[in-house]
Amino acid sequence: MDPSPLPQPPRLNRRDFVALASTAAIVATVPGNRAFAAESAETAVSADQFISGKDQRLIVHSTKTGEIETPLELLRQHRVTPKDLLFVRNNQVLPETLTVAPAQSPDWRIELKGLLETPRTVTVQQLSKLPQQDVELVLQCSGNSRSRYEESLKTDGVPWKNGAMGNIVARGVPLAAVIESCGAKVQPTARYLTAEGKDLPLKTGAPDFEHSIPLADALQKSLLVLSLNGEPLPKVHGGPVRLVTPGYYATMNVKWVSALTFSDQESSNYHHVGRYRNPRAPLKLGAPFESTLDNSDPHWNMRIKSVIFAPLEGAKLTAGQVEVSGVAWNDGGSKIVAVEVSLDDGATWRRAELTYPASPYAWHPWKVKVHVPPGNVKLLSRAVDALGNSQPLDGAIHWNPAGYSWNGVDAVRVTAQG
Ligand SMILES: Nc1nc2c(c(=O)[nH]1)N[C@H]1C(S)=C(S)[C@@H](COP(=O)(O)O)O[C@H]1N2
Ligand SMILES: [Mo]
Repeated sequence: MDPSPLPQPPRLNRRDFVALASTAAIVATVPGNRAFAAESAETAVSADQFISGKDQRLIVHSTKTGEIETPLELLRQHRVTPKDLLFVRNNQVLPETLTVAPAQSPDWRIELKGLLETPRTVTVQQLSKLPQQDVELVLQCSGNSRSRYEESLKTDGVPWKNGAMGNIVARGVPLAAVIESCGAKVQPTARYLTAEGKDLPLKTGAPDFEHSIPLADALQKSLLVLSLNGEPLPKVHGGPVRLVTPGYYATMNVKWVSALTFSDQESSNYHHVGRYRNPRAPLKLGAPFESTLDNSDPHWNMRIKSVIFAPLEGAKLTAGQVEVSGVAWNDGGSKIVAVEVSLDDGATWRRAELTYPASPYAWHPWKVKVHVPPGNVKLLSRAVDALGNSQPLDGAIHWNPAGYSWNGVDAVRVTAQG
């Protein structure tokens, strides 16, 4: 778990951290501050004012429920993304959770129901006594990099750049072990697991956020997570307990889990059927799309992707040898066999040196030295896995009105002085 850093500029020193932390603490104790934060939205409110303990340099896209992104210059400084830098995406908010402080809730209950021989309830205290597992994994919103679609056609949703993701260490109890320990026998007809959190919709009566995942995957991979990067799970990231399925989009990792339902069908919930799905057949740019269970796929396994961490967009360089570096990942289901970089719009590619992390679900760091000529240069990167999956040169082939699941080649424009 030692965050052996990617080779990057120095991070905040301790004094800065202490200063930041105390600012956040003061802000959080000002009465009525929350209401102020919610009203003034994007412009006035910094991340640490909105969510206590977050770094004030994070990008605040929206304070309606919480959409906060990590700039790449901060994200690239750590192999394991610290809690104060990790992005946040709330569709709904559980009161009192806009903080990185841990939840002290040993009595928190999760109901196990549906196709079980007998329904059961497990508490956080019971979970904390079971053997825990660590998994290093990429936590990525399925809207990450949405702004890249704008090069072809704008989409709905906040314009995330590449920072609606982080690389974290999730520690928790495998779902299969939870089921076994409480003696809940799953009936053979069960095929899906639907997770629901304690948070409620902004408007009363609106559909509550929940998601279904295939039970076979859940039994193999999902954890009921109690800790993040070796510390108790911060409230804002779902503390005290969150369902995490490595290799899946973060969207499916339901925070503040309160119920797990075993069923023979996917949930018909609006957030699971009407949102967070990708069209199965390509759409024409600008075409409307209403997702149903039949015409679309849910945001389960992450598409293969790479992101350039250095140089950053707009960098001014000296022409000549330049090291290009970044990270790559996929759903962990097949080995990433190459990451390649192009300086000629994809006509030719140079292979980067790839480092394999212990966990197949974690960021795979890569780097390569290339010769950058004087002038304006566009650097591209793409990852390829053992099944031949890669990133399309034209990411807009996956265009959809909600701007989900971008995985086009990454592109960074730099200027080199001769
Ligand atoms: N209960 C609950 N879980 C949730 C959400 C939510 O609104 N409520 N948002 C989801 C979405 S869309 C994302 S991308 C991730 C964000 O995780 P983070 O805020 O811990 O970074 O949480 C997911 N889990
Ligand atoms: Mo998301």
